Amino acid sequence: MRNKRTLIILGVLVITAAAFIYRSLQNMNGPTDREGPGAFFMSQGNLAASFNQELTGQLKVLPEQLKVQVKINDSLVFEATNPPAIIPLKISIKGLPLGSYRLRVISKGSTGVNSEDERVLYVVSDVAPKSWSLEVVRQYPHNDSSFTQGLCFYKGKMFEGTGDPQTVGATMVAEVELATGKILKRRTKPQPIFGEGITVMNGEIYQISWKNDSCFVYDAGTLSPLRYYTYSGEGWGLTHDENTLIMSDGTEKIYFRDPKTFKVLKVLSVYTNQGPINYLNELEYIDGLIYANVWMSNIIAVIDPLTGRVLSTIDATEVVKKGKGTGEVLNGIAYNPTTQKTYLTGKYWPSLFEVKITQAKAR
Ligand SMILES: [Ca+2]
Repeated sequence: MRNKRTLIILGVLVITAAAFIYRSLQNMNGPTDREGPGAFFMSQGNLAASFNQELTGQLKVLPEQLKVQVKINDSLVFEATNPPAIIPLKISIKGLPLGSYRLRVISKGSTGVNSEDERVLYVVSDVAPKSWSLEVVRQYPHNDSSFTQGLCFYKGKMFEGTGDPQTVGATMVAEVELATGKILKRRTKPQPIFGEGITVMNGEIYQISWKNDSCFVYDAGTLSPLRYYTYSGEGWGLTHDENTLIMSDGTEKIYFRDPKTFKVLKVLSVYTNQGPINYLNELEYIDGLIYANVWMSNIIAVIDPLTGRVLSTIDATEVVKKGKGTGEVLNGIAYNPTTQKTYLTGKYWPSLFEVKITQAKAR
């Protein structure tokens, strides 16, 4: 008896679900066709265009359309009245920064009704990244209890910032002796602070935090806390150019911040000619370019700080094999401008490396 009732209830449910799905399909195939856009991109899916070049494509225009417009975000980039059935498009995107945009074809039908075909436009890099090679020059010991999140040099001294995945109060900024890996000075932060990237600018260490919305500032000589700034969003990597802090947040974005206020001055999206590079992590500004660890990979992206274009990639697999031990991912790029030497390490790695990066031919 009970089983029979269950069967009946199940049967009713199945019939109801089937009817619902059938009606949904009817709706998809039926009215949508009639109410669909009066003009649309003939290609499927989203569109891409190369930096400073042209957006090309074709529009299909249905009968009785009075006007067709193309907008990138809210800017009108193309317009035609009494449009033909097929419109070839060639729209300059000069000056449009790398990134994703809302791309719409808006058509006005003879009944006065506007309809839209909306896609995403990706403005990608106009250059394919070159492949630069890396070789190990020297190997140094590194404290394998340091969950490295930031590494840099200032006036010949090496500084390291760590995070705290075990929530035991392991977040610190430290001055570390290169030759021995010995921590010479340290300043810790209690949990829940989870330290991330660090950089030293004008005698002050900046240390961002993962999800604590805070950037802490210390005196680089004494490691005494000086002040802090708040921001919103995650903090991952940190470096600086001549005047500006440069920060990553685990996305494809790079933020340029005022070191006096921590306010965002400029945001770049980092793209190759294929698309965005996500998970940008530890950063280092070397000779006018931004180097970024890509989280969970052995790749370092070399980024043009003016446009966000990835100019080169460096495969650090050999360094990872040699240095990781039982540690985690590659994370830590430091450049000593005095000696012009570059160093790499990783989270909980027992080793730190001086490396030589060689620029090579295009792929
Ligand atoms: Ca660094």
